[in-house]
Amino acid sequence: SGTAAIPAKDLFVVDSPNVEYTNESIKSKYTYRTTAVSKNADGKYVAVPKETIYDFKVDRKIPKLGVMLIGLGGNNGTTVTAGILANRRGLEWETKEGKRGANYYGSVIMGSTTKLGVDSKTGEDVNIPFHDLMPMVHPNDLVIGGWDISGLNLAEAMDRAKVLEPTLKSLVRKEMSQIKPLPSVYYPDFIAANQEDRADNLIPGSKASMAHVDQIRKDIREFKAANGLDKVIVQWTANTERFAEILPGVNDTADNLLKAIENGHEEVAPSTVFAVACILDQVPFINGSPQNTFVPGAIQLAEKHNAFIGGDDFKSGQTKMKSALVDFLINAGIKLTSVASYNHLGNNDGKNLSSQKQFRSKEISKSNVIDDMVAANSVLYKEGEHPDHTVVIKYMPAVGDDKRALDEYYAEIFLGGHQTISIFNVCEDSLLASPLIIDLVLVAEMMTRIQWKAHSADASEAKYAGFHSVLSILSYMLKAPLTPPGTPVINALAKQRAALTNIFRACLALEPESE
Ligand code: NAI
Ligand code: DG6
Repeated sequence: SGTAAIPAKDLFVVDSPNVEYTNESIKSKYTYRTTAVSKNADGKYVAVPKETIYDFKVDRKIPKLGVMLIGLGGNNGTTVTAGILANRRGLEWETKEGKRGANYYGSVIMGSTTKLGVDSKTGEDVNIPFHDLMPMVHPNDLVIGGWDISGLNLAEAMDRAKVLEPTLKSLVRKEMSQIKPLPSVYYPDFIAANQEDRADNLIPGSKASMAHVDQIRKDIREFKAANGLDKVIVQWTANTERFAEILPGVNDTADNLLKAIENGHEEVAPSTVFAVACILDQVPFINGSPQNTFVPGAIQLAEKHNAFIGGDDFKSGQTKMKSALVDFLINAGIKLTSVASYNHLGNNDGKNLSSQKQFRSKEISKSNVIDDMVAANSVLYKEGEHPDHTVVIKYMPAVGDDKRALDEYYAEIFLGGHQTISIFNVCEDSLLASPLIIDLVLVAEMMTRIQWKAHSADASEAKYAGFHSVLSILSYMLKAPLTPPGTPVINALAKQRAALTNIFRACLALEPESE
């Protein structure tokens, strides 16, 4: 291993014969240890320890990165943009509670630490900022742009959002006013009719077309060139759309989807048109809303083009609590029997979700989050048994972006007793979602610089390949994680975080922390 090549800014170096540093890359040889289980003739499980050796290669050059948000003028779009400007300039502002300063709280990458190992002298854990585990982009360096069907500049749009303190807004107003969203595609049937009055910044045409795909590709290329960027990541944080119907011959295969766009088929959503445009240019595309943007044809197209996609639906407040709490209850042997989740909120997201078809998309993504934890416990739940689970969302303009989420978890305990946990969670919605938008960008970008291959004596560079197109590593930030076709979905929050940490550790030939 060549430790001399480590830049001074790096916090640590791995000293192992399995790791090789050069100025350009970090190469590791990693032994992945699992347990293969099968059933024998008597129907008994047989567990066999298994080892597979992989080679990883991480490109160390941190790119100049651009982020293009679809829905830039919305609550999330304006909040994340102002937040990054505030952090970049190290701003402080007065509030009624005293001075507050820019930070990245709520970002797992920027706000949390991870255990590197154990101090060889004291035996104590050594924890480092998560961001320092890998050579990652810093969010202060992101260049932000994007599209919105509403043409307000971002200063006016952040006023409309009613999220940020006036004192903070005054400090970023000038820069925000210089950012104006690009015109976007608007197919009225996909979002609520109550959104029509803000649709004044449109690319002509009210159904899918190749002209729309081409315009989006052009927008991305121009944004990249104008800002001297190495890479761009695109993220959907626009209104929740209704589900698209899955129709054979229309959106079931990559070729059919492209044909359907060419023919202006009415079942192709704006978000899918954006996804297709990105996939064709290998620009990573992440869906932060619940709709089925990634119809089977879109996933197949991504696989064909080796393009990265990720989704669906940011997991910010109520659902993040749920995916931690249900994991805890069921793993504690407590039989959860019902979850009732009510929300009321008064922002534009709530207004859009007051329409039944858009609510249905959200209901689906919020409802599936406990399935894997229930299915994993055959002691508490018989085959097919499931706790009752209901999700209600109501639009209540007065509370604005300060969503109220009320949850009751009802469980059966020892000898027929009951435990009831009631949670009243005020989720300042966009302030919780914005750090997730940043995490999704940073992790997705990092994944574009990691390659792997099955280890062999042949050290040929040509054998390295990227990860699968569907970035399930993003699951921690998402309510309804998209996974490669045929692979299981994991919602349990602790497992999702472990996956994120352990893939990064594997790239450095470090074992998972077994505790
Ligand atoms: P918002 O309604 O304030 O912003 C959405 C923006 O998208 C609006 O400015 C709208 O004009 C724009 N838009 C609609 N259709 C568009 C299109 N075809 N092209 C370009 N722009 C378009 O909503 P908010 O609060 O920013 O949330 C955005 C999305 O993120 C929603 O779908 C929401 O359900 C989802 N989400 C939000 C979370 C949160 O905590 N804030 C968490 C999980 C998901
Ligand atoms: C009400 O549930 C509106 C939604 O858009 C949520 O605010 C958003 O999906 C966040 O949901 P959660 O469950 O992660 O707090």
